[in-house]
Amino acid sequence: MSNTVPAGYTPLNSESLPQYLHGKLPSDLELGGEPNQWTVSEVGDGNLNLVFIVQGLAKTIVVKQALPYVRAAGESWQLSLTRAFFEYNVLNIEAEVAGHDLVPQVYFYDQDMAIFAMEYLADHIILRKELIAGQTFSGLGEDVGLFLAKTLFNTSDLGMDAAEKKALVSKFAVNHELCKITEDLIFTEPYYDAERNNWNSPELDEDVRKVWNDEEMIQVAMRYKYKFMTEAQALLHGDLHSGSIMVTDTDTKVIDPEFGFMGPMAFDIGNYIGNLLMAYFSRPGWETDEAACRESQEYLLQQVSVTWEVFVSHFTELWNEKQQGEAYPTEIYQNGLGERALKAAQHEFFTTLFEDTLVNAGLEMNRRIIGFAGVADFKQIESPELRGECQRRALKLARELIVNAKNYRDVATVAQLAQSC
Ligand code: SR1
Ligand code: MG
Repeated sequence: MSNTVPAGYTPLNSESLPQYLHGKLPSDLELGGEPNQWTVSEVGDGNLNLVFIVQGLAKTIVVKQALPYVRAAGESWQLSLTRAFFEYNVLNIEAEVAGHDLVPQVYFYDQDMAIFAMEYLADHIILRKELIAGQTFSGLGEDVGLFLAKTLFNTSDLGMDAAEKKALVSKFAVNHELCKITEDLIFTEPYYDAERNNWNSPELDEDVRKVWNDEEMIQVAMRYKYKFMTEAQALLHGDLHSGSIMVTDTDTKVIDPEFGFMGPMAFDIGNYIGNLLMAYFSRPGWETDEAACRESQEYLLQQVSVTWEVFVSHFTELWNEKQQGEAYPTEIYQNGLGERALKAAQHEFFTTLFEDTLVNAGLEMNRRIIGFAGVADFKQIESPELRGECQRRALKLARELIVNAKNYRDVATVAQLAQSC
């Protein structure tokens, strides 16, 4: 692992940030007032970086700085600073293909300091916190489905020029350290007695041991690890969980794509759906009223359906209207074999993608329950017994999705399966 810290790099804090920004902010980004009048608070609660909100007299921005190590683990887990470069660049590309309705604006990037500034989303709250609180958002599934369709289609060989796509592969191949985190934490460590694993013990001890002995499931996990490492299908967000999405009643923004790289589309979709399903299984830990619990669970399953359906319908539209992209070329389909053949090709594409999505959803659930990086939906349920019950049901679904994904052909059957767990 390379962990060279550039000579000009220093981690900033609330005191040092205003002076740094004063000399760095682009001239068209006026915060208003003098640096000593700006209010700065460090609000990062993710696993990796420092995140500051800087409030000037006229404008507020968010500033994100990478640390040369994993924040959640401390300095013993070194990590290079290049992730700021990838996050800044993915945000720009996502904004280009999905628009600023779904992706925040970025203002500047400073390579030496591994820092960038972006739009402050004054009214938005992290989706995970809201789902835990039992909140619902009417446009969420539509927005995330659209985000997935636009980002994945337009950065794949279906929707972009082949040479440009290969340039993306090469640019993001350098994000190998963050890929390695995913490869280890999602695809490998939950499947053996790895030191960093961190489950609800002793409640889940027996369940976790079963996972380590489950050859059938582990073989699928290893197959999907290989796919993750080798299938450069589209530019992924790379960490699309409910902590990477900010919402209001009427708006959704996707943030935090520092794990971005060219990988299999099903990884992003599966990650998000896996997190919705974990929210679903965690509900009894948060909602004691049975009817309210059921209602919020129904909402979460409905989100799984809407996200997938909007994704498919928008992706299909983009595909039907495509002007470039050498995979499934227009010469063969639009002008050659015709509509029936195009529909058949699309059907086959989405059938495979759905199966891969379910497997990735199951793998994300397993790792959040067994591995290093748990999720608040479960972790913050106070009673370890109740937490264990919720997690056990989630593990049951995860296994079924991983081992028998082929048996589930549509979102309705997945919803039924979740209910039966
Ligand atoms: C060491 S980073 C652990 C996890 O946090 C990030 O948000 C990713 O999900 C990663 O797997
Ligand atoms: Mg993150």
